[in-house]
Amino acid sequence: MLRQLSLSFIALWLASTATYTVGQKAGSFADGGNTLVSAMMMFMGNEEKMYILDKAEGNAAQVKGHPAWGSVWDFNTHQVEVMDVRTNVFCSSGMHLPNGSYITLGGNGAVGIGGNIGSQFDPTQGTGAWDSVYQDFDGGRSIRVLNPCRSGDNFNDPSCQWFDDPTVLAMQSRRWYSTAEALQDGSVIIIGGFANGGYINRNYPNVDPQFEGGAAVCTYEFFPEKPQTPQTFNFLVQTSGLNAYPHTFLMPSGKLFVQANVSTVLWDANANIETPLPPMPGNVVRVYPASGAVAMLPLTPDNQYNPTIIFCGGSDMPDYNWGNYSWPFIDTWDYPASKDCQRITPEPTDGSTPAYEQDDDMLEGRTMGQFIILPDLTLLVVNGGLNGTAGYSQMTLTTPTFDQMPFGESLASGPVGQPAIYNPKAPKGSRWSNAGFDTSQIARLYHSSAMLLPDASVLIAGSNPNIDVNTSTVFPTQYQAEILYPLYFSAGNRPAPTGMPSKLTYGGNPFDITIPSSSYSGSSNDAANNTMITLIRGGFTTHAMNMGQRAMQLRNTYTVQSDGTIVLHVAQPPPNPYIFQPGPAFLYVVINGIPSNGTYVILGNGQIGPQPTAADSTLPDSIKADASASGSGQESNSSTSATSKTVIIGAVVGGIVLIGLIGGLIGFFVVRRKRASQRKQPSNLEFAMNNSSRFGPGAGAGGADNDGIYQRDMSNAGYPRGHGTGLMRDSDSSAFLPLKHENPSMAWGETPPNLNYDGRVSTPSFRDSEDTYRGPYVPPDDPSKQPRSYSPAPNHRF
Ligand SMILES: *[C@@H]1O[C@H](CO)[C@@H](O)[C@H](O)[C@H]1NC(C)=O
Ligand SMILES: *[C@@H]1O[C@H](CO)[C@@H](O)[C@H](O)[C@H]1NC(C)=O
Ligand SMILES: *[C@@H]1O[C@H](CO)[C@@H](O)[C@H](O)[C@H]1NC(C)=O
Ligand SMILES: *[C@@H]1O[C@H](CO)[C@@H](O)[C@H](O)[C@H]1NC(C)=O
Ligand SMILES: *[C@@H]1O[C@H](CO)[C@@H](O)[C@H](O)[C@H]1NC(C)=O
Ligand SMILES: *[C@@H]1O[C@H](CO)[C@@H](O)[C@H](O)[C@H]1NC(C)=O
Ligand SMILES: *[C@@H]1O[C@H](CO)[C@@H](O)[C@H](O)[C@H]1NC(C)=O
Ligand SMILES: *[C@@H]1O[C@H](CO)[C@@H](O)[C@H](O)[C@H]1NC(C)=O
Ligand SMILES: [Cu+2]
Repeated sequence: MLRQLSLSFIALWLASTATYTVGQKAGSFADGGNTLVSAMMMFMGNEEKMYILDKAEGNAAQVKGHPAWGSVWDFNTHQVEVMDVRTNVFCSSGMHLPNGSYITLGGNGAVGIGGNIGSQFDPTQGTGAWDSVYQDFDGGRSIRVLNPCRSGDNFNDPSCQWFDDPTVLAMQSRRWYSTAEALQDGSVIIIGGFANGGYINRNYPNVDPQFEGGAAVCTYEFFPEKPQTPQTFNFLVQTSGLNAYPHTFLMPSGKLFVQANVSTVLWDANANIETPLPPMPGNVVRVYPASGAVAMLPLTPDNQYNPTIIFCGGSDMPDYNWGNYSWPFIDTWDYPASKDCQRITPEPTDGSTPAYEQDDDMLEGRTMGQFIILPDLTLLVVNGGLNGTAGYSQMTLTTPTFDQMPFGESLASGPVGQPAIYNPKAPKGSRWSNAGFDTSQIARLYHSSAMLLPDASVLIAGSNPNIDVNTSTVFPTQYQAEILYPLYFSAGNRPAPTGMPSKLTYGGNPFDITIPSSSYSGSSNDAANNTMITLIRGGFTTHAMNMGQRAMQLRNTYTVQSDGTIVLHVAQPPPNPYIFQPGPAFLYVVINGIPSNGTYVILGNGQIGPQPTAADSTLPDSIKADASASGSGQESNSSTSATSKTVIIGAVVGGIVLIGLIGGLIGFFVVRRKRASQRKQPSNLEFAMNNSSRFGPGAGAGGADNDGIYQRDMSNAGYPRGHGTGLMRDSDSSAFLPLKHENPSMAWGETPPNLNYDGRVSTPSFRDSEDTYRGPYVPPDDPSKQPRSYSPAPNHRF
């Protein structure tokens, strides 16, 4: 396996061996290693691999001759490998598929150094098509697919790598900061976003809330693509300005609960019919860039699996302060974030009218706080800041020059390093606690992420409120990951279940799990009575949200044996795929509040389509043992259990080594695999090579790189026009091979995306970064005079 990995692209930390302490002290943070790219987005692909994505930027770690913006972190070894991602995945959305693969959706145009527009400009999209330095392609319509692999797999195989080719597979519309939510059949709805972006999704004054001159995308579409053009979702027009990354949750009825700006709606997306719900009390904004912590509370037998959504923190800045695409109109870093929490049950089973209910305040205000649902069904909140908002900028309306910006490009201040726990079952007034938690010294502000790990610890990574890599500013580009050990790590023993399933169904036969007496302590009967089986889906983390995160307690009974063995009889999830959509999750057994390790499971039949259901499981009655039966596990505490481990981060085996010494301290070796012998034969999906670029200088015409940049002849009327300019790097043998499909009849980007999908020829606004509004784009007469950056305002440094 190592050999296979070594053949792959390997990044090596110059300090080739790093000794660090793998602490497992409850409440502590331990070193999680160096993620090589800044972890703006992450998802746990299986019980081994965390996939990490960054925006295209000047990371020192290289892959295939350009800075990397993808990597994969191994849970067992903390080793990190760079991965090639071709398009700019900057601020995309993401979701699992029923078979355990993941997609990421949209992103930004190609950028180069300093976040400037890529060297090849695409006038039709008003953004970069490709950049000759970072070698990223326009990711605006990308649908990237990853099939998670394990250490035993061949990571060279294209099926273990990102599939990222928008000329083959793309959304109908450009989307940046869109939301993805899984549906009951495993398909994915993709909602809203910016076309090219900005601080918030409006001009000021806001006279064109639906289109914003082509900058706003108030539509939705589906993966797999449906035979309809993206329809307008009026709620996004209503919430214009603060409608990026709308908080979206599938409800048991099939409707979607959606919250943005200060509005809330229940939405039947099939019929495109909206039912308004009450507005957010106190006008607290929870979506980006206010970025409250938002989650669906655990679905349990006690609440009849009826979802309640919780919103905590964010910002109640008045309307004007939010500014516009360019920047906020106040110095946000002085504006305290909200500590307010509200919860709402969108579809009350008693027929009452849904209403927001005031919940306990957080212990401090937070913007960019993030909820992680733990296996014990409490909610951890991590990351974020006391003041300000997400986003970054080099100025505000009131601070017109960058050298006056007190926190560099950050629009937030006061990082909150101490986690807190919200217990939804605790009585009101006592739901929050931070007792027992250490405080991290690493600021986790804009573009941070966090994800539950299989052992019930939490990986915390990222933070980069900077337009390009900056390791010397007050809130730098952060590569250091941490592992947070929740309080149940004080347990001397963890439940060690056997008989955990790898598949779950919607209803049907129950299954048995066996708990040996050695893996818990105290009375067996009490332990059995105090057991939960929980199914946790961590989702796709970005921007303080975990899209798709969901938790469910399965019903169970038990048989306690006299030797202390506990046999758990466990019901399948309820026969309603709307409650917990099909796909991957981790199954835990929690005894006396102590979770086992999670087992990777797939719920449903693994395919996109109607999910088979059966009658709800019928469970046998519980049977107790003699009261003397007890567990033989240690009760003791792990305060001394910190262990030390030497980890080799990366390894070099053969290949050509390029040495770069970065920052005088850390360097990365990059092994660039030469696979001349494997260089691709043209597949029938490729298009003719044509070196006569229609674009300006720096276009990296064929031959400029051994990886063989080549360009489609845009004048070739016979070739169906893809989105963007479709300039793709012929970088690897697999580059243009689409992934295998389970259902060959499924439309898989076979229809080329139509630029005028809604019959409206957009007039793209010209922006190259999320905080730089460029004004309407006017194509220059001479492409060679293509600007590489604009100065939209005096003293504005872009
Ligand atoms: C944003 O507001 C500023 C200040 O009023 C203005 O100069 C700028 O043109 C506005 N930009 C947009 C995109 O509305
Ligand atoms: C949020 O919605 C309110 C109410 O519709 C609207 O007045 C306000 O302008 C919106 N805020 C922003 C920043 O767009
Ligand atoms: C990093 O940010 C600081 C200010 O916070 C700035 O002075 C410096 O130029 C930036 N460095 C880079 C490489 O952008
Ligand atoms: C947050 O803002 C308040 C003013 O509203 C200010 O007193 C405080 O110092 C700020 N905190 C930080 C960390 O800048
Ligand atoms: C849980 O997983 C960790 C590795 O992540 C392993 O060291 C530990 O032994 C496992 N515990 C049990 C009870 O299986
Ligand atoms: C199970 O535990 C709960 C408290 O967690 C207690 O109220 C209940 O009586 C117990 N049931 C049995 C059968 O022991
Ligand atoms: C572990 O030790 C701490 C104090 O060091 C104590 O507060 C806690 O209750 C102990 N936990 C267990 C499970 O014994
Ligand atoms: C999972 O499904 C997707 C979409 O149908 C497909 O592209 C992908 O290859 C599948 N993954 C595996 C491992 O088969
Ligand atoms: Cu972002």
